Order: sequence, then C-alpha cells, then structure tokens
Amino acid sequence: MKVVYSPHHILHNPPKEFISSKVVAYGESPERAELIYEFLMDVEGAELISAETFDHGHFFKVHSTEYLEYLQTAYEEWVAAGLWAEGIMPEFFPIGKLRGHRPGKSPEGKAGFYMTDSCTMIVKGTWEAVRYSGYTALTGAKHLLMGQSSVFSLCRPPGHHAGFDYAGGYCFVNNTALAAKYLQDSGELKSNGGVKVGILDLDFHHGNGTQDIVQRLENILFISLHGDPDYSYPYLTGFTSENTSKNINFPLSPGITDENYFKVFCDAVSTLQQFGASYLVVSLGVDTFEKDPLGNFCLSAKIYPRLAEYLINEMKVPTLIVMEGGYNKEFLASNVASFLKPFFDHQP
Ligand code: SP5
Ligand code: ZN
Repeated sequence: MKVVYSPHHILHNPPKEFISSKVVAYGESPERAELIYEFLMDVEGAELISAETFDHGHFFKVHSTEYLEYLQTAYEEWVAAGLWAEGIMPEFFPIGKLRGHRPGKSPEGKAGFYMTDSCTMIVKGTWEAVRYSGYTALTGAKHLLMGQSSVFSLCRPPGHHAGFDYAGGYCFVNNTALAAKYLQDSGELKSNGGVKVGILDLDFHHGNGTQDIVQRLENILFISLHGDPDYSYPYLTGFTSENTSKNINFPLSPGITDENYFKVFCDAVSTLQQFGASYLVVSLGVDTFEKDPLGNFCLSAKIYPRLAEYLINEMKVPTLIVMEGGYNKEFLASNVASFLKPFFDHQP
C-alpha cells in the first residue's frame, strides 16, 4: 500500500502554544510525522512515495480566496509590522459584533479574523509546510483514482479544524476536505455522474473545520466520532444539535472503552453504507488512545486494527486515510501502524 509523505512539514515548527492558561511547548511537532514515517519504513507492505505538487485551484474549492491569501502572506506582513518574529499567535478573538465583516488591514486584526485559538501558530515556514500537507492528501487521492484500493497520506500539519476561512486546533488547510472534493470532481469526470464521498473522522476532537466546509459542498457526508464538546476542544461544536443532511456528530463520553466505541463506530459505518459513498476518506487521529495527553477516552491499542478490518469488510470502497492528531509520542506510530496493518494485508 502506498504511503505518501513529504519532508516539508518540518518547516512548520512553532515554539509554543498557550493552553489551559499556560505557555507550553507546541504539541503538534515535526517529530510526530517523523516517528510515523520511520516506523512505517520498517513495516512490510508499506510503499513510501513522495507528494507531488498540484494546481492551487483545488485549494480554492474548499477555502476562501481571502483566507488562502492570508496564509501565504501573513508571516511576512506580521514581521514587516515589527511584531514578534517567532510567529503569529492572535492576541484578539473577535466574537459577535466585534467580528465585523472584513479583516481590516492590521496584522493583529487579520490574525483574530482568521485564527480561532491560541494553540495554533503561523511561523515562517508554515505556508510551505501546509501546502505540501495538502499535496500529500491530493497525491493519495490521485492514487486511489488510479486504481489503488487504499492509500495513507501522512499529512502534517493536520487539517480537520481548518474551516472554509479559518485556522485552528493546529490546522490550516483541511487536507481531508481537499482530498474528498478532488476525489469527487475527478471521479465525476471518470464516471460522468454524481459521485458521493463519505468522510469518517476518527480523531478524538470534533472536526469542526470539515463540518463547516461540507455544508458548502454537495454529495459529501461527514460523520465524526469525538469527545463530548462539553468536556473537550473545540468545546462549542460537535453536538448532535448541529446535525444536517451533510453531517452527523457522535459526541462520546469521557472514559469510553473499546466495546461502546465500537458499537457507535458500526452505526457510523452503516450510515455511510446507506449514503452510498463511492469513496471513503478517513480522518485518522489516534488521540483517542487511552494514554493520549489531549484525549480522555479509554481505548486500547487493540481497537485500531479492529476498526480498520471492519471498514475494509463492510465499506468495500477505495479508501484514503489522512493523518490528523495523536500526541503520545511513545505510542503514536505503533497505533497508526496498527490501524494501517489490515489495509496493508488486504492489498490485491
Ligand atoms: C488535530 C488536533 O488533534 N488538534 C487538537 C487541538 C487541541 N488543542 C487544545 C487542547 C486543549 C486540551 N486540554 C486538555 C488537557 C487534558 N489533560
Ligand atoms: Zn485531535
């Protein structure tokens, strides 16, 4: 099975984040992707390939023009204005009436307009890393269209908290949405008909950005299993009250164990089957693991191959797996590899 990777992610290495009222080392580090990459190098069945570049037109289908321009120019503007050269962290979070309708001209105003939290920082190399993370997802999607039954896109930075016009939760470009839209458009060209794409988000956190983007698209169903937002980031989204014909949220209680999680997972898969997805994109986060520092679930390492096996046997559609979160460095790579193992073994 092909595993797509690009070393450009190391250019995105923010020094710190502000979390729970404390300044701490940035939790989403280059080491994360490196650990997974190095682990997979020794796994039989993993064929490592490099990301190709793509036309930026694909990015504009899931993000606003103004927001993408912001990502490309923000750091230079920030430094030119004499602000902190290490990176951009918003100091101002405009809500309601304060938000206005335009970002204005100041770098501070733009940061507040386009960024949702203080655990996400834009540094000098962020755009370069982010666009290659998008290319990594697109390369994976391209290989599915070329006939692969499954591909793993080792994206970093992650993407599922990035909305149509905002960054947040360590995410800037929504890699999963980008790949889903690309699969749909290119799949339509191939088949001359409407192509449905299912997105299954297994990261511990609600994929608020993906939810935001799919509302603007057709024939994509987004299903997310995540920690109940009454206890977990992103706190204000991920409730069942947000469900539409385009997204279904499954908020789950702190401490949930393998059996209860698996039951909900089976319901989610059955809904995707009824929807009739021709392609599946999995937003894979292993911050659902019992020892993850950001999650509060009690899932064991054994759940991951079980989930993958079930997806393969039940969905039977080409599947792209896109990397999202997971922060326990001791178990990150092995948990990702355990999820991928059934896909490696099922290659025709
Ligand atoms: C992609 C992804 O997984 N992004 C997650 C961003 C979460 N950032 C804020 C986390 C706040 C966690 N506080 C929990 C402390 C538990 N000990
Ligand atoms: Zn997460």
